[in-house]
Amino acid sequence: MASMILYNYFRSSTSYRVRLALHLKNIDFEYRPINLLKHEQRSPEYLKINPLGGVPTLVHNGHYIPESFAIMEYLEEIQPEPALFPKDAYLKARVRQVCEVINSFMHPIGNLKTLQYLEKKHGYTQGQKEEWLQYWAPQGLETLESTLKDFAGSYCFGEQVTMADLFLVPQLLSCQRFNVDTSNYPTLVKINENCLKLEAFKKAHPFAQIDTPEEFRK
Ligand SMILES: N[C@@H](CCC(=O)N[C@@H](CS)C(=O)NCC(=O)O)C(=O)O
Repeated sequence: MASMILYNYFRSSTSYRVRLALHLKNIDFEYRPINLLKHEQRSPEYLKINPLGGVPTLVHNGHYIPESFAIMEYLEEIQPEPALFPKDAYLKARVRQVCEVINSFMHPIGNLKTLQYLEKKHGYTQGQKEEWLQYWAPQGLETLESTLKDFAGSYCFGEQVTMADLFLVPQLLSCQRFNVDTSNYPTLVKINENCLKLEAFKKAHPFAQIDTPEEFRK
């Protein structure tokens, strides 16, 4: 039996990040689906383990850990290999910078609760939600492109797969879902292509999970 449980959802980018870390580190885990469209993330039972009502949440040794970045840092501590940060302190800080642009700026503007608010409170249609993201997301993408062109090799930081790749690839997929054009960012496009060739990225992909609906399966 797996010693870890991951509460997550196939299409959630934050869940995808954590699945990537688990697969790259070869950690066995039990996949517990939380269906965001059925509002399972807001059930009183789930709110006890994740008070903000989001996925993912990791359970290990009887402890609950919400927040994808906190979970990934925890995994890095308990299973350091393969390392998801460079050893160099400066490069490590720049990896965290990339993660933060995605985690603190890009993810919240496209999060389900944000888009549901725009829809319910201001009557946004699907097209208007796309316009919203097409306005905000490029600001993050431009920042990532200008940052990573100085550091990239096959991956965000040279030839080592780092946390930055684990944040970037899921966020690019979210952008594409809302018809944000990601093709103008050559460094990001190349990194994405290279990552998607790796086995861990195939295993963690949203379209290959136990709760992936048939119409999304590749
Ligand atoms: N900062 C949190 C965000 C968690 C989060 O909000 N995840 C999204 C899915 S990508 C979610 O569960 N949304 C549910 C909602 O907005 O109701 C993390 O990194 O884990």
